[in-house]
Amino acid sequence: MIDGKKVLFSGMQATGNLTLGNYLGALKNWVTLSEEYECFYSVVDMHSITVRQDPAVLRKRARNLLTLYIAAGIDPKKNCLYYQSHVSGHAELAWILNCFTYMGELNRMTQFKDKSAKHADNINAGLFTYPVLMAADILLYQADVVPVGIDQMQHLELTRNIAERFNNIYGDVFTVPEAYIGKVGAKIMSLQDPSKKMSKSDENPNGSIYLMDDPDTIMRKCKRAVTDSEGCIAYREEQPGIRNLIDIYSACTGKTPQETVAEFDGKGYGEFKPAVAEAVISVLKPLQDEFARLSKDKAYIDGIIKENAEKASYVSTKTLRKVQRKVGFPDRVR
Ligand code: ATP
Ligand code: LTN
Repeated sequence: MIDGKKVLFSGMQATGNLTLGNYLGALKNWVTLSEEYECFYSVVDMHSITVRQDPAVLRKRARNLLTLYIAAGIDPKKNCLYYQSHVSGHAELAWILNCFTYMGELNRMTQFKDKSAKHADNINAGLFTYPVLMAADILLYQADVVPVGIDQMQHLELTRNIAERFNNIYGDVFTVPEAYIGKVGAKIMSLQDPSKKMSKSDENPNGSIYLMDDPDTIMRKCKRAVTDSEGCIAYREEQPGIRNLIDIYSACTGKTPQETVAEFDGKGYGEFKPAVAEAVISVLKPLQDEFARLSKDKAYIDGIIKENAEKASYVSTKTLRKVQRKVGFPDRVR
């Protein structure tokens, strides 16, 4: 608890152009939750280098991502928006937690398996221990709640196990966090292959709607979305493409999938697909405009970066010092 509010932590990687999946599965919920919780939203740039990055591009994308958090509607005066690499406690706690995590646990992580298949030429130790750094992110702030898409559930389960293991040995040091999965948009699938999640690192740009796509591009991508030959708008497993479009439309309009199905009852894909595109455009346009406005205000963004890194350092150092004492590191001499 901070100032009587429960604590929330989440983070996103600046490893590509953000997709509608990132927005509907994560960022949109972050905005809603920011009213209720004491929130720490990090740009997890240390996670990003588990895959080789161009330094200039990473730096630029990290700043864009932080700006996007604000453009989406998270108030940076009330919430802590910061770069993970600006707070050294993340790396320090991750090291300690590495010593409380088993190889067998990390071997089971499906994201590690997927990413090592994708980057077979660079299966580095950081990619393997990635979930431990994620656990450190969350536990440093004593987070109660962690909003993520379904794909991150396994990492969150591991975080809970590490926290419980540590608490069992040393007493109540860490808050054991709960996942928060949004009701709609928890898993947006690729428009080109509805069996795969929409992902910013997908090589086929037609599978993803990027947050910065212009209206014509969004319309074209939605019209080309892979569907089926059933011809009816129904929310069922057998029609994964249509089901995904229903999810997108519902998440963008605030309707339930059932309401969406009722609205398009008896209508064809030729009518539904452009309606999906329009719904997406009406969500993304204001976001894009605000992003463009904020990006021009360098001094303002710099101020946020500095202030919030200080706040994050202050809060995280409290946990870190406690943990260091518990494991037996000598006290600092003042
Ligand atoms: P990458 O392709 O680089 O692995 P990604 O698009 O999967 O990236 P992440 O940075 O791993 O995105 O995720 C940021 C947040 O967005 C996480 O909370 C994740 O659960 C959520 N998210 C990512 N993709 C989707 C999706 N298709 N649907 C819903 N939520 C998603
Ligand atoms: N692994 C996450 C990003 C991430 C995160 C976190 C999410 C890093 N640290 C802490 C929630 C809490 C991802 O790839 N989406």
